[in-house]
Amino acid sequence: SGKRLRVLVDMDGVLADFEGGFLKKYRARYPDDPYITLEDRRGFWVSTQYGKLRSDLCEKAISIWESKDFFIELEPLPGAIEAIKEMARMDSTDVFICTSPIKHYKHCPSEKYAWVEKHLGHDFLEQVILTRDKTVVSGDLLIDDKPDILGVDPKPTWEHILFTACHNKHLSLNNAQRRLVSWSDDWWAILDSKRR
Ligand code: UMP
Repeated sequence: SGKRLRVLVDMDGVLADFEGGFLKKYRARYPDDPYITLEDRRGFWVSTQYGKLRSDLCEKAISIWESKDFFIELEPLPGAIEAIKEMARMDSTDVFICTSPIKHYKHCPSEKYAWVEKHLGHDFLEQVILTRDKTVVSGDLLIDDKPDILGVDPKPTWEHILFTACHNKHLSLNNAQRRLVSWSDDWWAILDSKRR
């Protein structure tokens, strides 16, 4: 068919190593406090799990990603930069980075743009969508590590592909839901399945 495929790719946990970056900076800033290894992470919200470990640790966790330079210094996940660049070069394919900034807006939104410029180049800024509600963005696919992506539209146009992360790898999926285990996994096949 002549139609183009629109792929929405999440940033934290899919392109950028939010969990690894968080743990490294949390341990450096709070060396005497307990922490949760990536192996023991459960649930999308880091702050919730830290709050259950000890109530004061919820705020301490939040202080890490609210700090200047947290988002810009995140490392790309293995294969992510190569994969999204290749995807963007494919015929009849439009790729957008669809990411939710935190509400502490002092650093996060600008650092997300700076990260894209640094790792993907200035022209890729054209592809950035910052939104707290991904259900209002239309697309064929949304590759995202958050298990439940909810918003005002109960019937988003995209199919959510769950990108495997430390916090979601133990979850069992609904019959129909598909995963991308990493950027070494067969993302071409997932895109192909939507072109027919
Ligand atoms: N985030 C929190 N609290 C947490 C974990 C993550 O506020 O415990 C933030 C970091 C990201 C955003 O900016 O949530 C996740 O955005 P998406 O990956 O859903 O786009």
